[in-house]
Amino acid sequence: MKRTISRTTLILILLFVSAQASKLMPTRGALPTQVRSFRFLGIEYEAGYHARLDDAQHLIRELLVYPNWNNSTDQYVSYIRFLSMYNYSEVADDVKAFWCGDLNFSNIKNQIVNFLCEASPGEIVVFFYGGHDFFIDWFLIQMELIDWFNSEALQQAYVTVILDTCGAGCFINFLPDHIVLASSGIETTYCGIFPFGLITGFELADDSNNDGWISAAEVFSYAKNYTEAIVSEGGGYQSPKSHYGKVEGDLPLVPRDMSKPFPTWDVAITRVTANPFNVKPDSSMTIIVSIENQGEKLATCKLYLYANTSLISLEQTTSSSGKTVNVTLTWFPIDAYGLYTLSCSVSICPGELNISNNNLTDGTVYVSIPGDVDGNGKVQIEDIVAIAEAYGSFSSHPKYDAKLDVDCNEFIEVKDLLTAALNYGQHYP
Ligand SMILES: [Ca+2]
Ligand SMILES: [Ca+2]
Ligand SMILES: [Ca+2]
Ligand SMILES: [Ca+2]
Repeated sequence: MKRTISRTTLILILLFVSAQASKLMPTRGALPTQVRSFRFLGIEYEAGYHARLDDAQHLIRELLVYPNWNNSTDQYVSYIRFLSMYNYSEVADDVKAFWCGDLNFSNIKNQIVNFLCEASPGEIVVFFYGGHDFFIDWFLIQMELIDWFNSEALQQAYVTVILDTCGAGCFINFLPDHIVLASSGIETTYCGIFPFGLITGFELADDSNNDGWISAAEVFSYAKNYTEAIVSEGGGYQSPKSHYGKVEGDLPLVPRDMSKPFPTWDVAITRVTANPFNVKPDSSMTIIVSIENQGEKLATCKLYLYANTSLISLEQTTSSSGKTVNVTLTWFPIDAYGLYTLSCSVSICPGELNISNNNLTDGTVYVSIPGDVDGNGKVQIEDIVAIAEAYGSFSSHPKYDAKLDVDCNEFIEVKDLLTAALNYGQHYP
């Protein structure tokens, strides 16, 4: 006998299925919101004379104490890996999960290029190398290590490079934008002491700016004193060196007070002002970009200005919390006749979550003959009529239109008409 499903049954089945499906669909509220991400790559090598080092493992063990590194909350996500002269079976059990292969050139290159350089803009990145200098010297000669660290990908992240090797301080000159914490200047390093100073410092360093977090500069200060004291007790000399790159060392690495959220960085572009609206192709255009620091930290950013899709200016800018900085940029639109939309973007700060306000498209400019207010490349009667119709208006007046204000004095008057009249009949070459 043929069985049929009634219409009512079918509707009930469909309702049931859709109810089940909706349970499987994550709701918006249940999804983790934006998270701050942290990335660590450690490399441990022999210390010379075949002494073995496992400082990457010790560092990882320490980092895992903290919520921003141990993936215990949905506020943070971390990615941790290390390469070691120890093979998998020799590595300590509690950090085995982070071991990512034997120590050889291709593995190192792969982990730096395909793991470390995958850091997203604003990500907090820590690279550690501990061991014999011969190894790192080899990379330095190749210049590859330097190239990788200065690649565009890592320029957008916030990187602390920790080096525990003889002559580590030499690297400072090659990594201008990054934070470099070097175990020594050009002298021989007593391997392992500086990393131990950092590990101790994560727990004991002074939170000198009282933000609840221990920054790269704060932990370095502790580790430097620690290293100098221990080495001089043994009759030796070793003085760690630092370079604080684009955030002046104030890069929070671990919380001192576990309940304190990561400090807020938030920069916003609030205005793009072009003056004058009409510019001759052979003269310069001044563009003022307002950047407001809505976070609680000093922010140093790169500011990119585009006319349509072409990058026309790049500046570095620094603003303190709560302040607005007006950056003046100059564009020489040689032979660039036409109508342009100006847009700006500002680079992402450490752990910055509110990035929608880091871009702003604001303002159209005409590169044309003064008086060509409709931007069609010719000064015609239509241009003069348009100015005349707004005659007498001022910036808050309903008839005012900045395009018609040829000299940009926020008042449409006889000078605007006169300029257009004098250029009457002129057109693009
Ligand atoms: Ca601090
Ligand atoms: Ca922002
Ligand atoms: Ca025109
Ligand atoms: Ca005017």
